[in-house]
Amino acid sequence: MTRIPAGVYAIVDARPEHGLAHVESMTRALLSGGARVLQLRAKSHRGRALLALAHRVRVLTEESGATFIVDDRPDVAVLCGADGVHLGQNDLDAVSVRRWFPVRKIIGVSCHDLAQAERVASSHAADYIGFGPVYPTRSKEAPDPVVGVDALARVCAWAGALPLDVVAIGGITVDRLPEIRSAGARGAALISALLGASDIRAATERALEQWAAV
Ligand code: TZP
Ligand code: MG
Repeated sequence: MTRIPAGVYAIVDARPEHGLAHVESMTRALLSGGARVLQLRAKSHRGRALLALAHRVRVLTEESGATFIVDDRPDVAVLCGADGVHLGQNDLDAVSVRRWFPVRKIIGVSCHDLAQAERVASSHAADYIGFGPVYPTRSKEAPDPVVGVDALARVCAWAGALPLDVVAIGGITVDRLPEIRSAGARGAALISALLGASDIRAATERALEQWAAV
């Protein structure tokens, strides 16, 4: 098992209209604010456009020593030299990816309830689960039902005995970070709390402070 670094897990959510320069400036701001884990989520970029973004983010994360995860696409993760991939319930399954993935690369899987988390755990193929949405979110189309902090705490307690980390996701604001950490999550994945801020770097700094404050 390779552990995802603890704390703030920043997601660069590249919108269809976002080109390389915009993705680069969001990435720089998150990294200069101190993000140690960064995921590239670019649902509407495909093929060579996606790989170009991923290569750029890989260079920037490498420079700052941050862990880089690519959403959805293990092939792109390998091609750009990322540290891992994040898979949804409808993406390639973690067992298949693990068979083919370079050793020690990280595999994360989105889970929306305990049953899904148990299936991931029994596959022994993933390093962490992304659990949520913990709160209502507007960053995902057709999000799964909100799970809440109590369910998050139960999943964290259950996963504590396993080689499986839990990263909370969905509607997490900077002010909610202490609650997420107290629930036992290893990390908290944020989109709008960071990218929706007028100063992304300052929001990231504040997020790291809030995480450390517990
Ligand atoms: N998966 C579950 S909720 C979510 C994803 C990708 C979106 C999280 O975004 P935000 O803005 O932090 O709620
Ligand atoms: Mg996915």
